[in-house]
Amino acid sequence: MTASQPLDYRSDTFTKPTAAMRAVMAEAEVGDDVFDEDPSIHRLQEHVAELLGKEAALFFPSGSMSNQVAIRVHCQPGDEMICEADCHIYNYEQAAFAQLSGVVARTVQGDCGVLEPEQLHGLVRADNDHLVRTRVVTLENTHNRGAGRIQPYENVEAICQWAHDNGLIAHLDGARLFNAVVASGIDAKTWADHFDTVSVCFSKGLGAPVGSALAGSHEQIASARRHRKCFGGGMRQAGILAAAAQFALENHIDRLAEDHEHARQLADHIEAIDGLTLTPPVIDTNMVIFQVDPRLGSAPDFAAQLEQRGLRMLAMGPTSIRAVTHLDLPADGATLAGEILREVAGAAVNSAV
Ligand code: TLP
Repeated sequence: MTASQPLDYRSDTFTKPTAAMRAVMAEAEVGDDVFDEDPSIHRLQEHVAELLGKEAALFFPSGSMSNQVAIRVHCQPGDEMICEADCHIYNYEQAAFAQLSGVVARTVQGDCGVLEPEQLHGLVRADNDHLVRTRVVTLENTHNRGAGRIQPYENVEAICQWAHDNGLIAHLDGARLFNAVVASGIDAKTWADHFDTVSVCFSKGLGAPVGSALAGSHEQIASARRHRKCFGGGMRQAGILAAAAQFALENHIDRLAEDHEHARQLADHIEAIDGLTLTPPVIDTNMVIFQVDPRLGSAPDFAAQLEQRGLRMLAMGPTSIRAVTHLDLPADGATLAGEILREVAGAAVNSAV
């Protein structure tokens, strides 16, 4: 079968603004944000600060920029950041921490993005002129390459406590923090409380076209504002984008539960198909990662076969494929996707024998 309209599971970043969101954008009051005069951006920043229990927040054009400015705020050139080896900041942001902030990364391999507190013990460098200065620890919740894994709350608590006990700063890449909030029942403030700074994204499962925010203390956010301009992220009448983000926060958080259910349904289909294996087998939020047995061909070839039938998923490597659920997918998406996956896998097995 072929889907009548493309089913795009490549990422939750592919969502398009809804008619209601566009209406709010069209009406948004705007001003020059470099001059700090955009009322819609002020409203959003206050809302985010309140949601995350921080003194202040700053609107950014992207999650990558809010993460990287946070690192710039916390570090000087020659400092070291400790992060999980599969995290987005390390893998998918062009090592901007090195390019733009002169920071080196010390990676620690987690299990689906989850670090155990003991793995970090002993990693803080001594105060010695030979050594880099260990300065910041970053975590990611939910974890992208960990297939949307939610960080165990007690690990977050212990790791941030350890960081603070050792004079380090803790930053959270919370691009999908609201997925963790909805799935865990632990509110955003409670998660954020352990971190000095937290970035969140509006352009993933929340469905806004653009944007992220960084929250922290007044002092950190004033510094972030200065670095944002230096990184080229000063925006002008971006209130139309902030209005979309505000709408997303007000209307699209609770519905993330539907995306999580959709991901579980999709995973059930995948699990039942010979030659496809879920890694990990547990679905925490809106992502599903699976391995394609080499007898079915490579993951890029398999994804190309799916694409021909109108099903888009992302090959992440020679054997692995990622599917992300979101608000633009139809309610029967998992059933349709399951049928296409079964057909493509079946055809590949038959041509292999
Ligand atoms: N993730 C994108 C790609 O960059 C891989 C995706 O499709 O999942 N933190 C996390 C955990 C992310 O997943 C992403 C985007 C970002 C930060 C960066 O956000 P943007 O794309 O706004 O710079």
